[in-house]
Amino acid sequence: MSNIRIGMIGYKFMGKAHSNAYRAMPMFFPNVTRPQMTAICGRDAAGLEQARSQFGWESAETDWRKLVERDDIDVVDINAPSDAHKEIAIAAAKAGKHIFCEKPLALNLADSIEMLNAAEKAGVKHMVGFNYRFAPAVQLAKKLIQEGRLGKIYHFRGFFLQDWIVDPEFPLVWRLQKDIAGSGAHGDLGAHVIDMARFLVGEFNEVIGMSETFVKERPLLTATTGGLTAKADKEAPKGEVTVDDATLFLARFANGALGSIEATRFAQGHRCTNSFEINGSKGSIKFDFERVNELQVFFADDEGDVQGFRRVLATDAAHAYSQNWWPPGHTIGYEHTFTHEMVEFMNAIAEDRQPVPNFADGVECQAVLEAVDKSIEERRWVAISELR
Ligand code: SOE
Repeated sequence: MSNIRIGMIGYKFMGKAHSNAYRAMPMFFPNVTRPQMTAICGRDAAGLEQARSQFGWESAETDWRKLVERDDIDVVDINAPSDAHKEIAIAAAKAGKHIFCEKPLALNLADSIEMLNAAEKAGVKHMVGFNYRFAPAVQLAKKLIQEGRLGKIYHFRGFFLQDWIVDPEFPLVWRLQKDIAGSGAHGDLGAHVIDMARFLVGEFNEVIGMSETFVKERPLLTATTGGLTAKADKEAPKGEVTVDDATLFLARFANGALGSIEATRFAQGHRCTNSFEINGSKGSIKFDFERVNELQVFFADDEGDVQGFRRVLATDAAHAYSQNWWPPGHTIGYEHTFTHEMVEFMNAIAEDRQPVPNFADGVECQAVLEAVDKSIEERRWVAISELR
């Protein structure tokens, strides 16, 4: 197959991560159909041109509608803020383009279903950006569970902890506004944990949660940088924070396992602690993204005198994707998870099949997010089936 021509919308944090993935692929995954970095799109012409030349895109568009209509684009890669996902994805599907969309798929469940329907109707390939699935250590976790080496799964304990908004003077960036982001820690971080739980343990049956917005007003953003490292301007007028700072919930899975999930941006000292522990009848595993190359593994049938958690460094030929990078023990990082997800996307397009996770997974994740919100509002357990 000839190159797969990409048109990417958004050029900030995720735009950089995706661009890096496309660039790394021909060098480290030479057997995968090449992504061609055909066009990058954003509204600010100067910022866009800087990104275009820095990241290595061939051309630029300031209007996403023009990008979507271009004949020389096969894939629309959406990493604009969440409120833009639905309109762009539906237009891309109508134009017959394959779609990659960052998480959370949409602002709410109804929108995510519309996106899935549009993509299915158009018969295009679609993928959602749950990149943490593609850490080799997480792939190992999946393999151990699939092979039955942990036995029957009893517990999933997952948390995603960050601390970038603990300062009450941190400005009201888009991630703190419900109309743009959909939700706060819940949709931004909890979505990753929900996806991880679905990937490793299976479907959710019912949930009950609680959430809090610790800082209810923040200075409006005056600077042009509105990312995780935005600077406070104490003189700026304040605006209302309309999303959760932290959301925690309990869950029952369809296979009988019990889950607890926590997402917060108020955990001092935790910069990106995306972590889980799974306990089964034959063993346990533990993962912490800040040690992305490692999986802690415990097997109950080890001899008693050497029983204990062992650290498996998932960088050997036995581990997913590892052979494409460096010799064993030469570790990889955050950006590699995006390269792996794009490898999966390119392979799926070349082989004419749907990639995983796709928009259907995005919808399921959105249903769990919304069931938790409903449980908080109504102060009761909510079955996922109530929303679907
Ligand atoms: C910010 O909280 C953020 O960048 C999320 O938006 C990402 O999805 C997560 O991977 C890391 O943290």
